[in-house]
Amino acid sequence: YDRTNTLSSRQTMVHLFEWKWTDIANECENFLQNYGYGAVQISPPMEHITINQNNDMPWWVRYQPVSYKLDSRSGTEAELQDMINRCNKVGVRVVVDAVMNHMVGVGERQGADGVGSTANSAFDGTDGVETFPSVPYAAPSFNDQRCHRDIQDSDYQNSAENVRNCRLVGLLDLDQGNQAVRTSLAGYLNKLIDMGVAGFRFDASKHMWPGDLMPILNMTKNLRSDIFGANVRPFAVHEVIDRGGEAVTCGDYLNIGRYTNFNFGAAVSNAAKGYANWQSLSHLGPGYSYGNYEDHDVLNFIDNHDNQRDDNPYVVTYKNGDQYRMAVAFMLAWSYGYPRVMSSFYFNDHNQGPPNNGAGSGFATRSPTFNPDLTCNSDSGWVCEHRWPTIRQMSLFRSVSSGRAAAEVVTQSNRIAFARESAAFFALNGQSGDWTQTFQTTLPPGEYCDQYNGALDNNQCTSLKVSVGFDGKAVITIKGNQVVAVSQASRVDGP
Ligand code: QV4
Ligand code: CA
Repeated sequence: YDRTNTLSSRQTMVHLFEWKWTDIANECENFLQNYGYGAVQISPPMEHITINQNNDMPWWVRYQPVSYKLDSRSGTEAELQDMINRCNKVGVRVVVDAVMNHMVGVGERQGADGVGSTANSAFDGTDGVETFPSVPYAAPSFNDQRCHRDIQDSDYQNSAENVRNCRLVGLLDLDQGNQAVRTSLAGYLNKLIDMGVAGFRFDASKHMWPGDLMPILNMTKNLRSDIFGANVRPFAVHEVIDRGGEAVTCGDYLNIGRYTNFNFGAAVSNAAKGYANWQSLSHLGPGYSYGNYEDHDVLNFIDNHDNQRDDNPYVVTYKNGDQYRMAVAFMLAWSYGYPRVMSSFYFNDHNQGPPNNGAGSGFATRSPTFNPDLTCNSDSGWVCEHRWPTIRQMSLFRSVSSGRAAAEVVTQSNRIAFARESAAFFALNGQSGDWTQTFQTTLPPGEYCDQYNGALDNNQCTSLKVSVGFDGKAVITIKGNQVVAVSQASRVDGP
């Protein structure tokens, strides 16, 4: 389950958090396919609760399932199918955020205090009632007989049982050991597989038993052979937040797909913020620090939709500007794991929903709009980190580096440079003074355009040019707190 199922030359996943299906379809065709993006992680597509909180609809309603009907704030089933078709057609795969741990928060019920659901299915999450007829689930589908309370802070250190059987912030906890529940969940996954998705990001896997997830995964079909070829299993990445010291560990999940490696973003963010030395990241990979498993075990990212909302995020986010640009660039340049780029909307309050047209429209999500330079117009409310010039160029850098090991690693205090064997070269200077040196780039001789601060545009380089000699060497100056990145995708004089 750890195969990414992307085209081999497209190595980067982007999380289009809260985007509508119609907008994602356009994005695959108009942008993603041209910039090396191989897959999109989409917001949960199943029916969810609707609420009006302070004249807004929070983003997190998407994590309170009401049924597995494919009607959500992002669009209808027909729109989802059209999006999957159009993305696959241009070689961009769809990864679904699957919420299998729970249903709605205890006490939520259709029609109570303005609570509704996106397909108008009835549901009653009253404690002990717990009925979801559209699935159907009823009280015995839930874990109440094993644990009838919320997970407490101390449980995370002391009790894997409680972390997996009790309620995560009051969310009614499904019993994945129950055969009927397994059948419903696998049916949901199989429906999406039939529609052409490539795999799943499993929400809250930490709160489900690997021994239950494995049989559910084994009940899934192979992916569509007309899209993926014969006998291809779905991709799986498990959301397990494990930074050490807990009863549930990411190591518990290694045989059933990848896991979300929160230790990677922490390490890179520390360097970007100046709390750690970039030099040490030359060892970032298996065994670097707790939780960094093998290349095929990890999904790496800088920030995600949860930790970017923390009060003082331990990772850098779009709000950190240049530090963020540098962190994401390093992730995409470095040869470790399957990288995921976060694509956000602007927010001040952590509950704030995506850009929308207000109460009168049922808080209908707005579409992004675009500037002539291909970035998103901030007036539309979307950040679109994946379209930032540096990040989109680094996604291209990664696509041409695919399968190439890091080589010729050079480090100095707070500086790191490396090649991706005959495909690309990256140098990061975390000191304030210039760094000038002759580097072995491993690239074929020629002129290359820096992709960090510019790009090759109609064969015109808008930034620094790097001349690589017949011996693969180049004299390069990297300014203080800057990066130079060149690759086969930025070769000025063509191959
Ligand atoms: C409240 C109280 C509870 C009370 C409950 C019921 O806090 O004490 O028991 O009411 O009366 C929302 C509200 C939350 C509310 C809950 C239930 O924020 O206050 O509980 O609904 O009504 C997202 C948000 C949550 C949100 C949830 C469901 O982050 O705030 O809860 O969606 O809408 C751990 C986990 C990890 C998890 C992470 C956030 O190990 O798995 O916390 N990450 C994933 C997703 C995340 C999502 C969930 C899991 C849940 O990435 O976005 O939570 O699906 O680390
Ligand atoms: Ca659980």
